[in-house]
Amino acid sequence: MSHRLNPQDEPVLDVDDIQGNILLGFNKDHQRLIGVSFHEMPSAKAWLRRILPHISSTREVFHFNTLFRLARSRRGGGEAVGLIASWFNIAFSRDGIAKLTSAAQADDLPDTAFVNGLGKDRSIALGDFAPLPADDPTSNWVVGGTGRAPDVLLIIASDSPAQLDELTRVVIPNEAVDSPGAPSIVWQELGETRPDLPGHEHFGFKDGVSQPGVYGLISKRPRVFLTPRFLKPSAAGEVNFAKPGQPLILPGNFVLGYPSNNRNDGTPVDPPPLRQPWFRNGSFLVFRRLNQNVAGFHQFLAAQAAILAQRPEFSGLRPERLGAQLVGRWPSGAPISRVPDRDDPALARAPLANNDFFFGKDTPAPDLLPGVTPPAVFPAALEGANGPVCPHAAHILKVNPRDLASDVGPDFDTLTRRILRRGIPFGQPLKPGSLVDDGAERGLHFLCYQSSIEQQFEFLQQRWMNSAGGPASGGHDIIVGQRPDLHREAEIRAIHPGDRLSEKITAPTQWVTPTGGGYFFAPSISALSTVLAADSPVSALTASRKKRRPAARPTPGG
Ligand code: N7H
Repeated sequence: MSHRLNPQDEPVLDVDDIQGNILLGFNKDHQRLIGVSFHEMPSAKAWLRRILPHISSTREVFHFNTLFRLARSRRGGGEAVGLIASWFNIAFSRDGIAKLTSAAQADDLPDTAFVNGLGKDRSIALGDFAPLPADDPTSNWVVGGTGRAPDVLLIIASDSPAQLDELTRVVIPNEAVDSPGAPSIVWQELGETRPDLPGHEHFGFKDGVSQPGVYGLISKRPRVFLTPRFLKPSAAGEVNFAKPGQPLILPGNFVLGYPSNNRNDGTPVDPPPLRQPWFRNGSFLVFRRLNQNVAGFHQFLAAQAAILAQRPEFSGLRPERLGAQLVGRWPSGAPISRVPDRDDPALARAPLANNDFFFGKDTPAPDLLPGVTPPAVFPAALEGANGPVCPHAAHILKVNPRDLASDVGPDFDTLTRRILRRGIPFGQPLKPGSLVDDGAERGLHFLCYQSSIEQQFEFLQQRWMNSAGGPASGGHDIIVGQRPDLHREAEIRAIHPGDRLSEKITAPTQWVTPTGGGYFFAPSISALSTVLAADSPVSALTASRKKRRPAARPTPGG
């Protein structure tokens, strides 16, 4: 049986109700995160009612993105000058939800990680470092941590810094506009794309290249898919892809109330009943403020590459290539599985080619739908008999082993571990090429959406990135993996792929350090109006129960 859906069975998504950052992503160059705490609940609810109309829906983001793509393609891929959008979304911690409804309702949300919150216990479980075993790793966090989670996290994003400030002014609590006892801002920080290397994170690598596709329709007639399709359906029993390397995953893996994938064969699984109807169309949001020691990372690459280069099998090894082996992609985003020896920016820019690789087999030519222009010809990914090319410890393999069966199951299991990443760098970049720390703070506002923090984000961090044995043996993810003892080692491959020589290298320290974060729930827009911001949540709840529609139940097809 296949996990493919017949197009007529694809669920129609509640795109007016699901917040816009979840399934599509804002993808803006400027994004401000603001933590807010409640004081008096009537004014908190009045503030929420005031800002509710500004929350951006999936439909709004979808239409803008479509317009943006159209404009760019008419300009031959150039800038869509003048097309500017500003978006706003909101999420709540467990305590925030409890204050707006009741502790019982907050604890009904179907995720223990969210209900517990990202305090000492879960931070320790994530492998976060603390000087002494009894210490709380979150004690120095600048936002969140044990007992300090903001009630609300605001995400405001724009193409224009001026528009970002304007929208921020409109949605933040404001004593002049909101009633006395209004909520207050406890933390805020600007995330921005690097001015010197747009789209790249601080270590220098292109980010946001690989995202899963999501099954589901924006509208049934005409049939408009949330995730555009470029490939013919795969054979029965195989994972189905929207474009090469982008598997289609059922929306219930990211949003509550929709079918999700069975871990063993990918077939649709009905959504479990929700304890409160207003949970539908909501999603769990993980926020990790991750500091990056950029100079330290590049010092390590330079020193380690110089040591290895003295050995014949690694002769000529440059720091850039070692870095690419640890990430699985070159700085441009080109996958090393396709170009093991050198970076290839043209490959990185080709959306139908930059994800077109498997880890367990040679990648066949894509079976494109009629009318789709094939990408330029790039070297094929030969990870089969002559592989592996990409080390099993590379970050992108640790978090998405693709076709490889993992330590916990087949490739269908991996689909259920996927997350929707929405991160953006914060802080100014280190001077390019510098190996000297300038003392400035910089890092990544890591953000991701999923329907289970435990089975998705926490699983990836604990079970795969932090461990030497999962998803396939070959060492830790020494870039993003966390260990309380700081010990991480990775096997990297000798310079000639396929010669099966590998070498274990040990990270002398940690270059990514959590300095803040929290677990949040991004509710549906209707849950905000009928329950969370409503004066009387109990009567509103009854009303929303009456209106409740049954969840879409697709049948397996193909
Ligand atoms: Fe990662 N990096 O520069 O090394 N990440 N990541 N990440 N990450 C990815 O495909 C990075 C972090 C994922 O489907 C790329 O977008 C850094 C956490 C996933 O092929 C690069 C930090 C978690 C993918 C980086 C960081 C993940 C991914 C390649 C922290 C989750 C997609 C570009 C500072 C638990 C994999 C791309 C796929 C890709 C980097 C954090 C997960 C370059 C620096 C905490 C699922």
